[in-house]
Amino acid sequence: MVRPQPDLPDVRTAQPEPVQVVTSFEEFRRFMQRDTPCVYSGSSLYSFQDKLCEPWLRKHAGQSKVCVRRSPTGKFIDPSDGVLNIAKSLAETNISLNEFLDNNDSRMLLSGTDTYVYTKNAVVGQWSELWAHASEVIDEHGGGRSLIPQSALSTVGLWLSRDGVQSMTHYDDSLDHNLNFQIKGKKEILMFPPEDWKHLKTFKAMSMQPFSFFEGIKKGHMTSTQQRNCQPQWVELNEGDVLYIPSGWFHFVEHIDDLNINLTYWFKTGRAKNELKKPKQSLRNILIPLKLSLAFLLSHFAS
Ligand SMILES: O=C(O)CCC(=O)C(=O)O
Ligand SMILES: [Fe+2]
Repeated sequence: MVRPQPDLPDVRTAQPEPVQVVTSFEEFRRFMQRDTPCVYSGSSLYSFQDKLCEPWLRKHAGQSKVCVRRSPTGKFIDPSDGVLNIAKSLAETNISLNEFLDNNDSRMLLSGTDTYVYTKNAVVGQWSELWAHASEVIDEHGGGRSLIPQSALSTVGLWLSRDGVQSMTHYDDSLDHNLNFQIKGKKEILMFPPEDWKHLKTFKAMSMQPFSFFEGIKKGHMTSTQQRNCQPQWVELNEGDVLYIPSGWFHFVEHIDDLNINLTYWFKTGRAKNELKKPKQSLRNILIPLKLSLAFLLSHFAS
């Protein structure tokens, strides 16, 4: 007797494509010129990649003021979390860099979108010793291995985190290109091209998909049509690696090691805004941004 087949859920198992890895500086530059994501993985290009460890930061910038956030879930911020957890994750506290390092609190994030080393065409004074090394990426300061003209540089952000932190999928709102240096620790990053906005429930520059949507894609266990229609690329960013994220590309970032230190350089593409592939908005459920707005209001009481 032929038994009827049960209705199987439409689950596709496929691992995301890897981001292209290059081992030569010249090749990395060529990928950047073609606006194609890639990772440089090779010997250090700049002195700060070797210098910027916890003892160096304590000694040369320990008193610097930083803005930190702590999430009860480690998620910054998952739209499917409860409103109170989102509010707590949004709350800011100002402390010194040494206090952050002493705290040793997993689920705490010092974000490069709050802590600028360089902004508005100037170095932020408290980071001048760090900038003496970090400026090597800039044509006017570096040797033969610089990557960005000073006139194109928008912002440089410093990131520090403990293990277990995840940050929400977004594209960088400025539509700048992004060079992300993994100086210490490890991160895992899932990236999506700008045209994937259709499947990501975009609201402003963020995806309102729950974090489980991206965890499913990473595991290659995709239960929804939206997951299957995306074109993800995945990369494990190890100490010394540099990731190039072209303008408009979405990124979902997981912080893996006990201490993760990154510098992000955001720089202008040199193209007019109307020539850039700006992702559009695809969210159809107004309740999600309302929940985030309420959490944002509550966050002022949670800090
Ligand atoms: O490291 C992270 O959590 C996010 C990094 C990021 O969004 C960026 O460099 O633009
Ligand atoms: Fe970003």
